[in-house]
Amino acid sequence: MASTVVDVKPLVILPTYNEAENIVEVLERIAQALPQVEVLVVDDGSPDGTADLAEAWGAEHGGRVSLLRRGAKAGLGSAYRAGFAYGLANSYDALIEMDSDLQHDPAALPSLVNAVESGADLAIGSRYVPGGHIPDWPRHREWLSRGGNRYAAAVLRLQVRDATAGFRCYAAPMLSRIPLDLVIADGYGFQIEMAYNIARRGGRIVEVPITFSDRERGTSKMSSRIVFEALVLVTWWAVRDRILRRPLPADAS
Ligand SMILES: Nc1nc2c(ncn2[C@@H]2O[C@H](COP(=O)(O)OP(=O)(O)OP(=O)(O)O)[C@@H](O)[C@H]2O)c(=O)[nH]1
Ligand SMILES: [Mg+2]
Repeated sequence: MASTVVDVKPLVILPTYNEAENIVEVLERIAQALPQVEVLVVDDGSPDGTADLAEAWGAEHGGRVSLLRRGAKAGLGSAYRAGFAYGLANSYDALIEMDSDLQHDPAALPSLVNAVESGADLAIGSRYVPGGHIPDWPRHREWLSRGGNRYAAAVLRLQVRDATAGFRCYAAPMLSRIPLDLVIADGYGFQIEMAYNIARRGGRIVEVPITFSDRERGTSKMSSRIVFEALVLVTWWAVRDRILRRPLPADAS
């Protein structure tokens, strides 16, 4: 594992919806992996009190946890867009996406941040590069995920093995160029859309191997609608950019 000494000022963004069973352990393990790191929890009014648990943990442990409390469940993509806007407005250099259900091992945080420190515009915690693993998935689920990734990479000409992965670190200068109000996808499609936006702007994308475990506590919020959304949007982006040849929208100002 790479050094935990980091030069950039990173922000870990945790979207939460009913993660009361996981959030405290997530925050503890983040603090072990990157002791001084600041965290933003974007909670969509979780009825199980996730936001209060996160806030109380932060108050007891040095006040490095901020809360963005939103009224109602608005989706993963929307939560990250709000988190990115907060991080950029508050001058963080590296913005990290991470699930709050322990499927993403916080111990991998230093390697993602170090990749950005070494010049990557986007570092993706990848299951599909050598050293990456998904120990708990049945074969059909892995095939679906690999197949979706191959399809997206082929039609979008994206040189990324795991574009749907949601454990990532963005360099702020590149993230700030993306017009987030034009980013529309919600789940897996959101991850592809962000990687595609960076690749189209000539950004350097690096994949760092990770182990992606199964969720042990709490329930999944993903659905077949999210998979369908990604499939339709990827196909549309390919048609829009390869056949209709619409120009790349201007960078955000
Ligand atoms: N703020 C917010 N967070 C969400 C929303 N939907 C999901 N999340 C969070 O996003 C993260 C990923 O959601 P999951 O449901 O675990 O999705 P997944 O890991 O792709 O799917 P599984 O492998 O089935 O768990 C978790 O931390 C969720 O709590 C939402 O609408 N709003
Ligand atoms: Mg999950």
